[in-house]
Amino acid sequence: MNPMGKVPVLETPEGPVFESNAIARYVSRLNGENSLNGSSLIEYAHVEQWSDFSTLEIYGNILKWFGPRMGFMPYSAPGEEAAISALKRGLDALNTHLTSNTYLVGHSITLADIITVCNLNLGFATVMTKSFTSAFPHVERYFWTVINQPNFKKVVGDVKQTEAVPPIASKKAAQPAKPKEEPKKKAAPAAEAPKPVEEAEEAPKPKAKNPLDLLPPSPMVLDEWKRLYSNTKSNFREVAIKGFWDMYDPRDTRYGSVTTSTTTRTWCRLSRSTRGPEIPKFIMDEVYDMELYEWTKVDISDEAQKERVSQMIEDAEPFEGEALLDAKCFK
Ligand SMILES: N[C@@H](CCC(=O)N[C@@H](CS)C(=O)NCC(=O)O)C(=O)O
Repeated sequence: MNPMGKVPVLETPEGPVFESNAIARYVSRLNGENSLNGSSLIEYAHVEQWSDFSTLEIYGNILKWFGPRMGFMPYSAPGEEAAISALKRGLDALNTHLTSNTYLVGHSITLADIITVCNLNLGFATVMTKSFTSAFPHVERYFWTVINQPNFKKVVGDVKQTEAVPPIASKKAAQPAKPKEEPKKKAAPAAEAPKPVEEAEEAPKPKAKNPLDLLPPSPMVLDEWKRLYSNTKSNFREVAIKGFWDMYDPRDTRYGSVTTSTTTRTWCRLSRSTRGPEIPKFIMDEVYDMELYEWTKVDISDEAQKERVSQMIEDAEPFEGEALLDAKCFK
């Protein structure tokens, strides 16, 4: 439904629509003309203008700050600095506009406010601490006013501003590629070479032992299972699902279901990193949205629960009476 296999996707009677903003624009017009898109051509243009602005100048830069810290993208100190500086420039422009405007366009909430506040929400919840946002007081006032509107609250729930910028999840991606070893020359002591930013900032620390390495080997080799999953074209239940349970190690907790875009991302990280009967504390600490979900351990000695997992793996539809929106096997 999405050519890149991403979410969200909206299913309409005329076919699917992907890209969040396209979905928002479509939904805003579902009930015919309304004030969400402004009340004149120029207001409509301004709604579009602020929607694009907040997605590209605000959300895009929040993502470039937050994503690498969470390990979704490679981290580099100069990259983060550039993202923060571009974000500040965007917030500054937004702050100036909001100095004399309650909402972005006209005198009531439009689609531009819905999109912008949802974009800001990612920042407020993850990287934009109070000491960061206090430089943009009109953005703060605007964000808290709109996000606390009953219709927002119904969807987004209670929002709390992050108290700290999350630590960098993994520095692996930040390491510059090692140059090929040159033949050793008896050289004079090396001249003061400029250190890469990362090194200059922090002294190298001994690599901590991964606590998962201490666990006994598992019969579940995830790559093997994924190959089986992908290559099984018929008798899926007898081949792929059976293969799963044959390999399955009850001491592991790394297989599960996904329901929303956020859990998709969470699970993607989990499936790479978890071993053992409990979700390890460091996963709970590192994956920022784990605590937003209720994690229930499946008891596979209960046939009904085991069957439910089998049905999830084979994308059974309807699932528990509901149509399936999307299902993925991360490879
Ligand atoms: N520009 C797209 C971005 C969609 C996107 O990146 N979705 C993420 C989840 S928030 C996703 O599906 N990631 C899984 C993947 O990259 O395969 C939009 O706004 O809809």
